[in-house]
Amino acid sequence: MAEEKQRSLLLDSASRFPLPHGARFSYGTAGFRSEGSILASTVYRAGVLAALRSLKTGSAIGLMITASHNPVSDNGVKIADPDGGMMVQRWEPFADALANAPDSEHLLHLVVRFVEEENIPFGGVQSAEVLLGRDTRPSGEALLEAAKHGINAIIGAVAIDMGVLTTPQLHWMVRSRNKGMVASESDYLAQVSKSFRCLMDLVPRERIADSLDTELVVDGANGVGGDKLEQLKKMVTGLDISVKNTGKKGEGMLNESCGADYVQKEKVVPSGFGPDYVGVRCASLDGDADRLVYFLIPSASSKNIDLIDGDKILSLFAVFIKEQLDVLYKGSDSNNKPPVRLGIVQTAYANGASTAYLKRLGLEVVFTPTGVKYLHKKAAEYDIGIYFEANGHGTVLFSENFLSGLECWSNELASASSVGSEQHKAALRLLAVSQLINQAVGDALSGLLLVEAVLQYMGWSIKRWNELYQDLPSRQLKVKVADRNAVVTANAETQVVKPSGLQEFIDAESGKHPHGRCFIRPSGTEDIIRVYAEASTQEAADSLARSIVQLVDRVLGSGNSHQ
Ligand code: 16G
Ligand code: MG
Repeated sequence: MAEEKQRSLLLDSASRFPLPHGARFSYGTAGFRSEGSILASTVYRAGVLAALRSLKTGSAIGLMITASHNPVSDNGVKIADPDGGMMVQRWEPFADALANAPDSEHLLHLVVRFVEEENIPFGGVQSAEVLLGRDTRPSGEALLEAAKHGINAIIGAVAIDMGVLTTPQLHWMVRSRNKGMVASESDYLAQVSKSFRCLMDLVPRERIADSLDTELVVDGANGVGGDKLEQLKKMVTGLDISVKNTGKKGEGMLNESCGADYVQKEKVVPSGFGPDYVGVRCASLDGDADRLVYFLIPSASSKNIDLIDGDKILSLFAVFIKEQLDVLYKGSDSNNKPPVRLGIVQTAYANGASTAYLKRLGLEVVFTPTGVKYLHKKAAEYDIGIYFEANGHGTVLFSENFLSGLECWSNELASASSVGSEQHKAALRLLAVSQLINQAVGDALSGLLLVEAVLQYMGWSIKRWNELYQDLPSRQLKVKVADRNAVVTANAETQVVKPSGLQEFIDAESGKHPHGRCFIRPSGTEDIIRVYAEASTQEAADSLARSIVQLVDRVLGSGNSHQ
């Protein structure tokens, strides 16, 4: 009876969100993305999916409406799992099938079959909870309503609108709520600002004395991050932050000639940043504030910037954390000392100079395919896992085991004669980092505060930080192909398996240039093949990339390649 009621509820409500004619949706690397005006059925169905995922897991699930760094007319939707991470990959085929079901009958059929297979209590015996967030896109409001309809079409499911948020804020809320902790936006801001203050209080006095430049100018991509940073700014001291491209009237369009994606890919000064900012520490967020890069404008006449990308942020964090671990473990004979394995996770896009630098520090560096879901999973295998994509997605993960051990050890140090010792301070710093940096997903706002605290601790200017190593020149191109899935890769996208013969050609071409390295991969978000090349000179990197583009075009292409 209850199941009958559930079936007719779903049929009725689904028929109000018909699939647009000829549309095809794919969950992709980071959820569904498309033109915002055709996404209502997809977001409705994502609401159904999130409610089912909550029924299955018995935990709160997140649903975020955003298209990140893409143009303002685009939108998208992605699901956060109970731990605040990306939805488990096993459910992606169901997400695709649901999004493309031609009508409500098919949709119902898919749901009924799936709940049976997955043994999901269906028809109101269990409750479900979905936390909703959206970025500042104008299409977000209507899509939020579609998501609510999808959630309400599952009996027992409740939609909780958390408001306009950054993507990482929503992921953080899902994680906190499922851990039984406070999980509102003000709780997020309180935790982040408190742990930042704690880290700043632990900056050695002598380093404050020859005090660094506290001025920081942040490009908010005219997205949701700027406003949130304004709020955070009021809660922290010791920094002089000004936010540009806040998205307020007259300041420009979301992600247009600004934001982390633009700055990282184009390597030019973003809109709103004039000669006044030469030499000043600058940072860029993307439209939903899950990417962060820094940059420096070298001279008033320069259109180009010195980019400090995700690899360098990772390197800064790695140096700092390694230093704390070295202090903490040096000569320690405590029984409470937790074993620690520190791991660094990168993708093939990581600049070769960054990997060489990290290895020189004696760190373990591993690679995964592109996409946060892969890096995050790998980093979670370590006691401390630091992961970053060159494009600025990344965070530092601490295992529960290590953290509880560290807390015990820190308490022991506090109660013994070691209180206030360097060892004790190192433990407190690591604990503060684990509170500050988002444990659910990469987060530009908390990442930015960690960068700032570490620079203060090191006593480094942005110039000094940039000089950690010198990036190898690189070039990224893309090729339009008839079927991007014709390219199959292995070894974290560093090797082409299909079409055969391609890898041999890439190897031969790369071998012609000192430090030559090149790989190709099908994009997870666009219908193209991406080509990345690096070498010891820009000319060589360009020429290597071009020769591979020509080959890919010959073998697979539509004759249409560009940057
Ligand atoms: C998405 C991914 C990002 C990845 C990018 C690659 C998340 C949250 N975002 O933006 O990690 O670098 O896609 O795009 O996972 P591509 O496959 O088109 O090159
Ligand atoms: Mg983003």
